[in-house]
Formats: sequence, structure tokens, C-alpha cells
Amino acid sequence: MSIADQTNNVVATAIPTSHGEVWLLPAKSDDDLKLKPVKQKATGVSAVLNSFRYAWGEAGVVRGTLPLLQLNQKLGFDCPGCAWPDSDAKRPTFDFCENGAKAVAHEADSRRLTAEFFRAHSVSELSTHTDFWLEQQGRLTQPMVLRENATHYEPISWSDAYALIAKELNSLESADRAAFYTSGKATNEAAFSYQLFARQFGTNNLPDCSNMCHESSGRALSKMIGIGKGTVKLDDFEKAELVFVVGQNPGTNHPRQLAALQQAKRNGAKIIAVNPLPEAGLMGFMNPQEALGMLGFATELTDLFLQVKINGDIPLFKGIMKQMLEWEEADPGSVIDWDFVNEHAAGLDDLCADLRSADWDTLVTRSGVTRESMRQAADWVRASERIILCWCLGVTQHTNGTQNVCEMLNLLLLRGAIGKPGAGPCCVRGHSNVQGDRTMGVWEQPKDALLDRLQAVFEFDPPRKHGFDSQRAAIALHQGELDVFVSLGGNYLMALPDTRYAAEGLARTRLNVRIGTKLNRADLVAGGQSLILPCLGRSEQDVRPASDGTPANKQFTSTENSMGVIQSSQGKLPAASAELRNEVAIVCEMAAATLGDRANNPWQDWANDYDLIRDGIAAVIDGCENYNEKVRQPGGFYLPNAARERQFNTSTGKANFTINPIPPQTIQPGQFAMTTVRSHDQFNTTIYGNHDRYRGILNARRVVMMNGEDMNERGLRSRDPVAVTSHHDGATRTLQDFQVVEYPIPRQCVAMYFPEANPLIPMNATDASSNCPSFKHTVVTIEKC
Ligand SMILES: Nc1nc2c(c(=O)[nH]1)N[C@H]1C(S)=C(S)[C@@H](COP(=O)(O)OP(=O)(O)OC[C@H]3O[C@@H](n4cnc5c(=O)[nH]c(N)nc54)[C@H](O)[C@@H]3O)O[C@H]1N2
Ligand SMILES: Nc1nc2c(c(=O)[nH]1)N[C@H]1C(S)=C(S)[C@@H](COP(=O)(O)OP(=O)(O)OC[C@H]3O[C@@H](n4cnc5c(=O)[nH]c(N)nc54)[C@H](O)[C@@H]3O)O[C@H]1N2
Ligand SMILES: [Mo]
Repeated sequence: MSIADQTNNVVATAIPTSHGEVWLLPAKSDDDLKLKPVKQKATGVSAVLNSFRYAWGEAGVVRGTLPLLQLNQKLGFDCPGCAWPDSDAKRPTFDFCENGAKAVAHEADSRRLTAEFFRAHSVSELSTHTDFWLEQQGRLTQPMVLRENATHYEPISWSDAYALIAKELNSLESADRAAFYTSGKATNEAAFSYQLFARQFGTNNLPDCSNMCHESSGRALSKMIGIGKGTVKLDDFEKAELVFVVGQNPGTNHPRQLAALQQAKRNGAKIIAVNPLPEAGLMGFMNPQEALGMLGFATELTDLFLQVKINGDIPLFKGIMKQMLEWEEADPGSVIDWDFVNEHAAGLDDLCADLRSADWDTLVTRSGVTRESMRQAADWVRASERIILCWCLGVTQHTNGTQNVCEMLNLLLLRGAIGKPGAGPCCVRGHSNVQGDRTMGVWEQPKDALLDRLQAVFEFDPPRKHGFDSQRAAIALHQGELDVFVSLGGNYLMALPDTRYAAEGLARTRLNVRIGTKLNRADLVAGGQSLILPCLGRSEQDVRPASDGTPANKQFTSTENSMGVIQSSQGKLPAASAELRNEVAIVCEMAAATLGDRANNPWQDWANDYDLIRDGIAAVIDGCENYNEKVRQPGGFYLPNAARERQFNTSTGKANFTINPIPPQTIQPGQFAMTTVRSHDQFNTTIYGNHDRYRGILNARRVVMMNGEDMNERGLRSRDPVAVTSHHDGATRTLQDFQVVEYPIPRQCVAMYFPEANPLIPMNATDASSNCPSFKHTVVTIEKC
């Protein structure tokens, strides 16, 4: 099939590279869509069965069960799934969820990608398969190289691979012509070593996945409470009176959070969910840890479901606060926590003026939520001292993502709901160590304090110029400003907006390097040369050579969860291949080969003894003093968090209220706001299967979820084939061959799956403050085809 046959008004199907034509979406859709009713509750016995079915299917009974029992245990290993914390107290034997089990089984996979496999399939041929198929081929087993103009990957030794990287990096005319991407699974030791290596090499080009994820949360929290993290701990859920869950699908993406919500509920808390979709996990929950759950009795979770329109969160929260202000003005002292506000907060007058000037009709139409529902929410807020606010991507991935978070935080501050038991912001992170990577210095905009410490400890001049984040690196690649692109894990290509643009950029480098466990499409879109460096997974033993060369040095790593707890993680399974190395060792060996005696730390020793790296962390990172000792405590330790103690290290020394305007109306009649979501069978770009069980969408991912009345107006029925066209800044992008599915979503809103929808998302629609791409709001039109 040639490109010309397929590109007829369709974006991102295939691009030419020096290694052949590379498909960005599978050439043909083989979906056999089945629809079932949308589920009203999450987990229960089917989830447990699914965990084991999946684990045994991919990994075999022994290799599949063993790691499940080690998961999230003190002295076990940290789940490579999400960043939800573990209990500080005793942990249940089965402390994992269906999707954590899938992540582990995916890693414990018994299939292997050997040199024969790469000999048998050209890069171009591999690219005709789905992302699901690519990862299904098994674990990478040895370093592979795609040489200049070659069509196939071939084996390369570790030392030759490092020599190639060193040669390319050291021949760059400027260190800023290289970029070092991090995906949030990287452990603290890997992340600390990686940022140090990049900076010793001479650049702050350290884009990371959090640029596309919670960057908006970090910006908002820093501005308002002086720390870019949430403040609640797990046991705060037991004490809360009211919990908001905004723009989040915990039943799929953070299933263990449901147990915390259930506990809150049993202790009398009310739960308010804010989402355009009635997600199963928000509505009801059957705890698989409990016999009752096994028998099928669900706890109803949500007391009030506020079905906002896509990007209707600011008008909604403004409405709730406007109502609160009206009550406060009628009965002073009855709503606002004046003790907190007078002592700890700044800027209330401006917020009040903003709320007074907001117009009720606009708030209601723009949010899609009735005034009665806003009044109900306001009433519960007024009646609660202890309020927790949880949120995730539904609010952060907008052009006004930072303001979305700010507006919600205003509500917490009005009630003084921070820095006391049972209250505060709970920024629910994504990747299992995305928070830790930032703590360790992976940031393209480092603070001077961090660079000063690196300078003092490692005796070099760190670059001071800020580097590229994920979106800016994509633009730099496209403009030919980057020659070497290194990825510590992840799938930068498919994670970015505008897949075609991203691919064209990546194909312009001289060298791409990716450290990973499995093959993905990012390995197929290569510039001049490409290296795949295979690494161990979290669940696997890591034995490094001792000083006499014998393999005796058992290593462990550490991670930080969503609530600022750092703990150790040590795998128990035998390595998938004897050739595999931990990504920590790979980073250190890359640094040793590239920097030679330009670095004052012994990189090769660091590669074999991670205690040395942890000594470096202790010397540089705040709160990590005595890191080696503290991280060995069972259950780990909490990082300091001043906002938790009501000390706000902001510009005013207080918690700052902020003003956040209602976003401009962008959807014209006939258009839709399109959001992208994860299905129940994926971890980001890793697709485990084609079912989205809770949403009742089976066997297919190329779908568009749409309101029934919108479908009737267009004469559409479920399963009809449609083309979706996005509109931004005068440019259009079209995807054909999708199927429409009737779904209980607000009118003029549609949802599609990430990453299939990414070719539609413009690269230049980002948040003004965080630069996070607008993955949750793209203007589209939909035509029957
Ligand atoms: N099993 C599994 N676990 C995961 C992941 C995974 O892919 N699979 N990914 C991990 C990562 S990296 C992350 S960052 C997290 C992601 O966790 P989530 O943020 O839960 O992930 P999404 O599927 O993107 O879901 C976004 C939610 O926001 C809602 N939403 C969409 N637009 C809007 C809006 O405008 N306003 C509001 N209020 N809501 C909106 C959607 O309906 C959906 O429920 O999960 C982590 N955990
Ligand atoms: N449209 C749309 N786009 C989005 C989003 C969205 O909601 N909508 N979400 C964004 C978000 S929140 C994120 S975090 C990004 C995700 O972006 P990334 O973090 O870049 O992508 P992942 O899909 O998590 O990476 C999967 C790959 O990681 C590798 N891997 C797995 N385990 C390991 C390991 O232990 N070590 C190493 N070195 N590699 C490993 C495997 O090779 C696998 O193929 O996508 C972003 N893109
Ligand atoms: Mo994420």
C-alpha cells in the first residue's frame, strides 16, 4: 500500500524516512466494535479475576503471580502503574489493582524480542501494525541499532552503543543541540543521574512527561501555596467531610484511590464528582479486598455528580463560590474561614469582586451545570470544615489548565481547608515516579538553588539557560535544531500532540536513543541512526558487578508517590534477559562514556553501586539528607512540605487567592469540543487490549463518544463510520475511519481515545503558564463517511 493511497485528506498515516516509509497509525482498522451498557460501578470480583487472567496469560502462572504478591509491600517493589500511595500502616497481602496487575504482567511478559525478530521485520513493516501488536511482541532482550539508511535493526554491543552515543554527543557544535526526555517511570536514582549527566554535558534540555501531564498543577500550586505538590496524606481521607474528584477517572487510572474514597464515605464524608462522563469508578465501588465486594455489594460513591461540559470547570467553581459569597454577605462569618484568611491568605478582596461581577446565566450555560446543583455543592462546602480536592488531567490539559487548578484552590482557601487533618489539595499524579523525577531535578527550568548545589557538590558550571520542555523540544526537532534525542523510557512520539508533526521532527535527528522495556512506535520513527537500549523492569532483580568483576552487587532503587513519600523498591523476578541492565546503570554508563574525566564523580562506580548516587542525592536535594539511611526504613519517609504546616513560601508569604477568567467560547454551532481519555485497557501509549469494559466499548479504540441528541440531529447511529476534523488557527487535520458511539456525554462534547486521536490535536494549543498541551479540548467537526 503506498502513502498516496492512504493520505487522501487524512493526516498522520505514514511519513517517509531514510529507513523507509513509516506508518503512524495502522494502515487499516480491523475493529469489530461491540457495545454494552455503560457500567455504574467499578472493580469487585471481575477485576481480581481479570488481574490474574491477564498476569497468567502474559507472564505464565509463576512469573505472573510472584510479582503480584510483592507489589506495594514494604520491602517489595513499587507498582509501575500509577503514583497512588501505599498505606503507612499494615498493608493487605493483595495491595494491587487490576491495572497495576496488568502493568506488572506486561513487564513480566514471557515473550522475547530477539535479533531474529528484528531480522525478519523491517522498520517499515513493523510500523503497519497497531501499537497493541508492537508491545505484544514481548520484552526487548539486547541493544539494537538502526544504522544510516538501513531498513532493519541489528544487534550492537553495549560498549559500541555507548561509544556511538559519546561520539555523536561530543561532536555537536553546542550541547543544546541534544535533548534528554524522561518518562515518569524512571526511578529517583535514574532521574538524578540523568539530569546531572545532561547538565555536566552542558544543557538544560530536559523535557519530561510531566510537561504534558500535571505541569499546570505544579504552576498553580506554587503560585498559590508555595509548593508544587499537594498536601494531603492518605489517612486524611478517613477524616474528610467532603471530597471533590474533578477531571479524574480513578476506577481505571487510580483504582486504589477508590478504597480511600470508600473509607471517607463510610466515615460520613460526601463525594462530589465533576466530569463530563459518568465514570464507573466515580459512581460506585466494590472493594475487592472485602468479602462483601466479592459478593457484589457496591458502595455508592458519588453523592453529587456535576456533569460539566468540557472545559466548564472555571464557570462551575466560580458559580459555587459566588453562591458561597452571597450567603457570606447575607450572614457574615457563616461561610468564609476568617481565621485562616486573615492570618494566612492574601487577595480575597479581588476574588470577591470577581465573583460579584460574574453573571449567573453565563456561569450556568458555560459550565452546563444547573444553579440548583451549584447551590447544593456550595451548601456542602459551607457545612464542611475538612474538604479534600482531588484532580487529574480533566482540568490540567487545557489552554487554561493552570487557571482551572487555581480556581479550585480558591475554594479550598475560602474554607481554610489546607494544613489541617482531613483537608487539602490532592494532586493525583500519573506515572509512578513522575513526582520524584521532578524532585530529583529533572526540569527544563531549574531553580538557581538547585544549580548552585550541583555546582558546589560536583564542581562544574551547570548551564543556566533554561531548556526545552516537551512541546518546545518537538518544535525544535521539527525546525532541525536538535541532532540527538535521548529518551529515558516512554513513547515521546505517541504522547505528543500532532503525531505527524512530531514524527517529522524526530525523523530529522542524527541519532535517537531510547531506553525501554518494549518496542514502541517511537523506535520506528528514526533519524539518521537509532538505538534501542533494553532495560530491566521494576519487578526484576538487579545484580551489578562487584569491584572484582563478579556479579554480586544486589541493587535497589527508590521512588516518590503522589503524597511525597519516598521509599525503596527492589524487584525479585529473574531478569527477562541476561543482557538487560537497569536504566540507572545505563544512564551512568552513557555518562561515563560521554564525559570521561570531564566529570568529577566516578560514573562507572555509580553504575555499579547506587548508594554512591544516593549520597549525591543527599548532598543536593532538600529533604533528602541521610538518604541512604532513611530510604532503607520500611515504608520510607515523608519529604518536607511547608504548606502542610500552613507555611506558604509564595511571593506574599501567604496563600494567594487568584483571579481566573471564564475561558472564551470557542465552539461554534455545528462544532464539538473533543476531549481525549484513556480506556480501561491501556497504560498511556501502551495498549493492553481493545476493551473499555466500564464504558461498554469493546474490541475497538477508533471511536468517537457522542451525545444521542447530537447524533440524531446528524442522522448518525452507533457504529456509523465518521471522519473527524480538528480546527485550530486556520489549520485543519482529519482522521477517517472512526466509528461513532452513543454515550451519556453533554451535548456539543465528544470523547476519543489517546493516543489514536493525537494526530488531531494541534501542537501550538498550550496553556499560557505551564505550556501543557490542550489534550482535553480540541475544536472538531464530524462527518459521516
Ligand atoms: N490503568 C492506567 N492507569 C494510569 C494511566 C493509564 O493510562 N492507565 N495513566 C497514568 C497517568 S500518566 C496519568 S497522568 C493518570 C491519568 O488519569 P486521569 O486524569 O484519570 O486520565 P484520563 O483518562 O485522561 O481521564 C481524564 C478524566 O477527565 C475527564 N475530563 C475530560 N475533559 C474534562 C474537562 O474538561 N473537565 C473535567 N472536569 N473533566 C474532564 C474525562 O472524562 C476523564 O474521566 O493516570 C495514571 N494511571
Ligand atoms: N491525547 C492525549 N495525549 C496525552 C495524554 C492525554 O491524556 N491525552 N496524556 C499525557 C500524559 S499525562 C503522559 S504522562 C504522556 C505519557 O508519555 P510517556 O511517559 O512518554 O509514555 P508511556 O506510554 O508511559 O511510555 C510507554 C513506554 O515506556 C517503556 N517502559 C515501560 N516500562 C519501563 C521501564 O521500567 N523503564 C523504561 N526505561 N522504560 C519503560 C516501554 O518501552 C513503553 O513502550 O502522554 C501524554 N499524552
Ligand atoms: Mo501522566
